[in-house]
Amino acid sequence: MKEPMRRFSCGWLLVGALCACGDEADTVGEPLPVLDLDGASGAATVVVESITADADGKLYLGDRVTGNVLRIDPSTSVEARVASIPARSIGGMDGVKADPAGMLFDAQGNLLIASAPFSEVLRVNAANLDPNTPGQAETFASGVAGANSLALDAAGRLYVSGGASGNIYRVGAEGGAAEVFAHIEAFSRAVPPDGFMMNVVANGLVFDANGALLVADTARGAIWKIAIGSDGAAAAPVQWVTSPILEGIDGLGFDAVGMLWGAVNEQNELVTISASGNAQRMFKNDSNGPFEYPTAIVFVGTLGYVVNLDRARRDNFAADGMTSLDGVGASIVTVPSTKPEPPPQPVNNGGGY
Ligand SMILES: [Ca+2]
Ligand SMILES: [Ca+2]
Ligand SMILES: [Ca+2]
Repeated sequence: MKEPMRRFSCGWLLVGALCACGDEADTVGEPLPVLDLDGASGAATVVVESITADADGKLYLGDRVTGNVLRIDPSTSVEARVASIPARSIGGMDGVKADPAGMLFDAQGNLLIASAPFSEVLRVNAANLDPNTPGQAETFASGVAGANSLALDAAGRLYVSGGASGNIYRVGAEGGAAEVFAHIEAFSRAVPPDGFMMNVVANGLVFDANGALLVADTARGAIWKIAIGSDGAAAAPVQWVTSPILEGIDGLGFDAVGMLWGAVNEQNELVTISASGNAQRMFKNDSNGPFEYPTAIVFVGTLGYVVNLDRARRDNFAADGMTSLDGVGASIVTVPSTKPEPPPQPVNNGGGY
């Protein structure tokens, strides 16, 4: 059995941006590290890229090391294994792991999980998410090379980002073979200081309030917007926002008041992007955390839960310049939702005379 939860103590270096003007975001507090998922920093005994929440606000993670699907009750920090993703034989290789990436619940409470090594989206049926008899993930959708992030539209159709392939795939509510729905042009960028070539152009996915699909372009440092016609066809992707502070943007999520957040992995940074496309750095820290190559964010009520993958890259290199040994490693950090717009001031009509 895994040892009980390791909670963080206080004493973290925090860098918070707290300003409000125009349509910029405002927060009401600071990020708070809440859960260290692995052992010693850099042990990487747990590796997670994505995080999602069920209708009760419980959190779900997919561990790349074990293939376990973990459920965490954020109110008690109780952690349970509720399903597993069996390794496979692929192309003559035994023991190929699923490397779970994006995770999402469908309207029926089934858990969908993107797997790039399998080029599939896997599904664990709601009834099989059970800590007493953990279920197994099964194939839901196929033909999704580079599968990374997931989004569902109002009709229950599933969208899958394809990482460096640039493809956005779509499959109907019944699953099966996916089709290419849209495509982001290839691009690569040398990431300082070691010149690692980043070529992931289709990463985080989320629908905006108008039903357009937003795509995080990690390589360009951009967010694309894809409008969807009434016939279900994609319009040509439009580069909606681009900024150096978005270089490394990975998971996307909307907060309680409709502000878009992005986890910017290589810069140990969280950003917000307003409806008018204004990108703003909200939190950023050095290699000691609390953000350590953050890759995904999900909001439950007024709290955002950020997961740290802790890869050794750019601002997450430890002081040794080679590893990610600074900080605590794989972990979850909470951030506060932005505040709603203040209500309009009551009009003084001068007393009615
Ligand atoms: Ca750790
Ligand atoms: Ca991702
Ligand atoms: Ca680290």
